[in-house]
Amino acid sequence: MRITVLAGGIGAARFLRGLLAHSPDAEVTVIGNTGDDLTLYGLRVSPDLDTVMYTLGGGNDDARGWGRADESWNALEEIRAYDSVPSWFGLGDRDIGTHLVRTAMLAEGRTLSEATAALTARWRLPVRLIPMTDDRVETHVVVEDPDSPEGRRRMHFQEYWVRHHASLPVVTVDVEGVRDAAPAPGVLEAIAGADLLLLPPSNPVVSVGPILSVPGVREAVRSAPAPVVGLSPIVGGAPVRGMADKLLPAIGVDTSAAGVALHLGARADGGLLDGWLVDERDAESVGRIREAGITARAVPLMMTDVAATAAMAAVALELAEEVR
Ligand code: GDP
Ligand code: FO1
Ligand code: CA
Repeated sequence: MRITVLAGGIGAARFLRGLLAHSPDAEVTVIGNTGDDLTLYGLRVSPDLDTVMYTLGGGNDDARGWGRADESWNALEEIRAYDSVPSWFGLGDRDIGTHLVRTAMLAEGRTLSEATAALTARWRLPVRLIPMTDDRVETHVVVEDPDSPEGRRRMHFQEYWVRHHASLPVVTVDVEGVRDAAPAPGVLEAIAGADLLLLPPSNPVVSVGPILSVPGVREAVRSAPAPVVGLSPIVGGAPVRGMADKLLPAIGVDTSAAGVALHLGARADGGLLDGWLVDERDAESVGRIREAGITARAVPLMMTDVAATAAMAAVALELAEEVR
């Protein structure tokens, strides 16, 4: 079975581990979010691609969720000692090796797809990981700032999240450059050619949102022959981790499992979803989601370990057969 997954970072990577435990023979293509990408000290960093790569390759720091296992921080310590450039983003020494290879390849005129293929070759991934686009796209947030003349300030999403811990009031989220971006090679084909499309429990605003904003992608999902099944990243009215509750209101979406489902919409109604899984705690919202034309079911959705996550994947596959 060919399964295509639209993926953010930690939530997607954990889900993929469970999916592969349940379906080791599936041919999985992962379309990775590159809206989180940023340039630091001249290095091009792709946090979500790397989180998926390290997690599925066995090189991730699972306690932190991101970055390399057995990491050291000497380069960052040296950078901090100079006290001349910002140093709020945690780049470890091993991780920097990845960014050096990516940046060197891009500087030679290779695409992000080519760089990603080269990086993932080392990790012998059990999936094909491709970026959503080879064009430079960066998610920015506009926050309220009484000290600036306009009353607001624009910054990279990573600065908002990692530097300011999502503490600033968000006015809007903007995926800069996405209107002029094109899907990377293989993206539309992976959507149109899949037997199943999965939306893992990823951030709807800054992970799934940017992927769907790449021109052509939303339409490809909408018109794909395969069923589209998603798993809610919101459990009991809150994100399991992260800042989705700070970003969903900025795009006018209720922070709830049903809110995200209705935001994505029913395919029968011009939206994206055939099926949606919510956590047991949100069982009361199943009726409302079904009324909107999306087949829904309430099951345990906490990715506490690989077995629990594999069970989530199993139900997602079952739901896909039900809506097929
Ligand atoms: P990020 O790029 O590292 O933020 O990762 P993703 O966008 O792929 O996933 C982040 C989302 O995963 C957050 O909104 C979390 O609420 C959600 N998430 C994390 N762990 C779990 C879990 O165990 N169960 C569910 N249902 N969602 C989770
Ligand atoms: N997340 C953090 O919260 N703090 C960090 O310092 C940080 C560094 C980092 C470095 C490389 C990488 O691949 C990921 C990293 N992340 C870090 C995770 C990530 O950028 C974000 O937490 C997620 O993208 C949020 O969506
Ligand atoms: Ca991310």
